[in-house]
Amino acid sequence: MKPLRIGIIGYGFMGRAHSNAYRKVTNFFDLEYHPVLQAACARDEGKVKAFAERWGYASIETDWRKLIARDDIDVIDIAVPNNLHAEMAIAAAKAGKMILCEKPLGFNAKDAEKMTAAVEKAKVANMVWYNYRRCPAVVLAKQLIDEGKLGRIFHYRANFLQDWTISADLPQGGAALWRLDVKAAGSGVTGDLLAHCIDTALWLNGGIKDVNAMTETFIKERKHNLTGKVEKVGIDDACAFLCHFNNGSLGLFESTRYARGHKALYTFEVNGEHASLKWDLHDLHRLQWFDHRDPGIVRGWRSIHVSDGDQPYMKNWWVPGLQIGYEHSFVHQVADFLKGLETGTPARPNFRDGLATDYVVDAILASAKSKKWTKVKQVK
Ligand code: SOE
Repeated sequence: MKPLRIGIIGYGFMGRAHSNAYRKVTNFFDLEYHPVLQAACARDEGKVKAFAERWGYASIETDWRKLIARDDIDVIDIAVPNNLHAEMAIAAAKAGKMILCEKPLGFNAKDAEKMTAAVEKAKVANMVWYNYRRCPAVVLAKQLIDEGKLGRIFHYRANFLQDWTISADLPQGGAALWRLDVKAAGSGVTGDLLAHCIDTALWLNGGIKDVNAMTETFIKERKHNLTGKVEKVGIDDACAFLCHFNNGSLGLFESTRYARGHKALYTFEVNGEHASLKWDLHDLHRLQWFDHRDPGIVRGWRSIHVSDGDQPYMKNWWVPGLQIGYEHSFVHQVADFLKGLETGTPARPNFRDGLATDYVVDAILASAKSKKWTKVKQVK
């Protein structure tokens, strides 16, 4: 096996999810390349040391520029807040490193354009961590759509609902709460949650032509963890948008962190001429399927338990009938990235795909501001 030496920047929720994937992937997938946990990097020396020891990284750095300059690192994994993605990715590309970047790709589409140009100029392998594309049931949905089983598609509907920011006492900013700070995140639920829905939608149903959006910020001021002062909240707490896809179908999307009772309810539904399908992250190993061509007396919604060896990724795991979960979507993403290096057909979503999502995010935010239908810039 060929070693691929990983240098990860960030040790938060995503740092853990990615590290877990690197550790597990070669236990379950037959691959030519195998990840070596070479270095973890973050500003807080004590914390990054503890993280490195826990997850098995061989060394630490406290300055990301030093990490990128090291010649014993092949891949830079960017698992830090959105405002840092561009600078790190561009420097890593210039240093000839492969890059795996957390979503959304850029702080905004302008940054994502620069990042995409940098990796394409340097010809380095690149991918964005849109992990939900790698849930077996979502891949099965893609397979059914691509086989034409739904026929012409009329509707695409998606939600991503959470409830963790309802309290007005929750501060913004700093390590755990940077997602609430517009200067670190760029936007609220649009870039954080709807970006997932958009990535899946672009993959399953093709490009989005235009959008009409509304956003709301329910809590207008919060204490900032870094300044200690009460500051204006700049992120969108909730967002809903309508869109036209390039294939003529209509899209309806909603996301909020104020849907009491919902923790991470990502759902999507696609309605076609012959069949419909739906998926729910809370039940992620299942795909709901309705086929109008079934004989009338047994026609109805089928709940497919995606756990059999002939279903996406499942032969790599346990015996048929035993399900997998959230963490495995990251393992699949690493497996596909490594397979891409082996076969010469790079895994997606790459930075250009991430840019396509960022164009939609930017159009949504612009439409919410102008209260007008807004065209989405298309990737070439
Ligand atoms: C936000 O709470 C969050 O952690 C997102 O940042 C992730 O991308 C999403 O998968 C789960 O929710």
